[in-house]
Amino acid sequence: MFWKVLIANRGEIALRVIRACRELGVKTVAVYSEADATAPHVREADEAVLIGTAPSSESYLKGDRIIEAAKQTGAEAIHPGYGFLSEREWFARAVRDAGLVFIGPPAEAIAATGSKTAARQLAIAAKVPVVPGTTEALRDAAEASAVAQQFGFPVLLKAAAGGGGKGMRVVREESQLAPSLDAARREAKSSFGDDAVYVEKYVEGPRHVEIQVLGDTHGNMLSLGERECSVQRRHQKMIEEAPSVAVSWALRREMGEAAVRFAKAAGYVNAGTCEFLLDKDGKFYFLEMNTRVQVEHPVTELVTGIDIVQWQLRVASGERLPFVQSEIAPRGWAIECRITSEDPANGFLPSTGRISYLRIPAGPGVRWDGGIETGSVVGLFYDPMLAKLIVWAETREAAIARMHRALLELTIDGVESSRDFHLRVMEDGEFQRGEIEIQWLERRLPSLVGVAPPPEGARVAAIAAALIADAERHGRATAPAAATPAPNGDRAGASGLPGNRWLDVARREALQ
Ligand code: MV4
Repeated sequence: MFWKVLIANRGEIALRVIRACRELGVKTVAVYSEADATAPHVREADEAVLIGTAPSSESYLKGDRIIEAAKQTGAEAIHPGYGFLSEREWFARAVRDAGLVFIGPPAEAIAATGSKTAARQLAIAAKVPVVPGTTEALRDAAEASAVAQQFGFPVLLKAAAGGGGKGMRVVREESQLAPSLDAARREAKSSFGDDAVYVEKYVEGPRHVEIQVLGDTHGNMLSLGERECSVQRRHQKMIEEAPSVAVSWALRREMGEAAVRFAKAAGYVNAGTCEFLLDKDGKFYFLEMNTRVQVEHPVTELVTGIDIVQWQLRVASGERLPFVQSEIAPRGWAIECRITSEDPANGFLPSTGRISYLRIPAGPGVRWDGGIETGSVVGLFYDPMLAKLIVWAETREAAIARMHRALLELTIDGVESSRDFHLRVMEDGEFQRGEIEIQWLERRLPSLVGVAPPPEGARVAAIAAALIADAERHGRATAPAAATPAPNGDRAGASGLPGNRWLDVARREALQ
């Protein structure tokens, strides 16, 4: 095992990697920008190196400076986390050329999967199903038209260099083909510096299901099963779960084997994810491979018992995976909610400010992977994801109830957050029945964010809060405190008055 590892990231994932390192007895080096001088990941690491000013382009994306920091501190390896430099082929190569270990796939595997058309060719060669379409970039609108005739409308134009939905255009009729191709090309050019666009048949109303794979340097490649990631908005996932209600044991095996075949064909090592669309008939299609640890990895950890980040470090140091595929099966159910500093009631507008109060949920089956604390300043320089709240329970129903309970325990003051939105999703009948697909959230959003609190309850709570606040200002006790629970078994709260649960709720709210 390495003796010291540098973490080229910030926030919750930097803390997640530090935890894995500490459990393995590995020393840690954090890097940070001026904006993050007092951030938790800087304090938690054994050492920290300032690498630049607040903008990512001046700090967390400065690969050369980060490699320099690793050499200066004597770190042997670099963990890139997700985002930032994690999927940059040149960075993986530069780390290796500097005599350090990149904790991720070989640069060649990043290159092999980076182009969507090349990845489709790899998938086809590995007998992994892909959506019908081309495996080469389109020359012109006439060729696009011929392909569309062959597969039938609607079709989807995609940037070959793309990912995450940029440079994509749905085309429903012939007349839209040429203008959409122009638009897709322009967007692809400005986003990726490459205007290559290809075409696929458009799959309507599928789920987004992905397979976590883990490979070592000895030729072992395992599937850790699927994650259901359909609850997303504008290609930003909000909620993920494992397993998926739409995946049977037989399908899990089939998709897992397909993902492993693809990863092997790409020369993949370390943790990675194969993304699929799963249509209403249970047919699946490979989309792309993510060559990094993903935000949603914890749900897989909770249902498999396998610590993915620890194993990233272990396989990167040459260790052999001790698992066999037949032993890996999901147990129970895990759900993750991404807690962001966005205001769902306001079109998910990013919110900034200082976290003046933070109450972190706890209790059975609850995990908090966070990057914030009371006093943290949330700005606009980085991603709005503040933390991930993850729960595990025996069944999906119990996991939803547990997530709801945990969200009720969560308080974030000082910035708007997605907390209430997540509560509404957990209360939603369609979500509870697992009736979700990639368009579900966008369609359901109005009814999720538009719900007002029950008016009577809100009024009672407001009056109570005002009375209590007034009483406490004048130094009076609010109500007689209960020394012992009510003898009749009624739960008497802080008010001491059985049946006055609204008062207890209001009092808690007022105190907060
Ligand atoms: C598709 C598709 C429908 N049909 N391809 C979006 C991002 C990129 N990874 C691929 N994406 C899609 N490709 C075909 N042929 C629908 C999407 C898509 C999507 C996929 C996964 C998760 C969320 C999504 C949201 C909108 C569209």
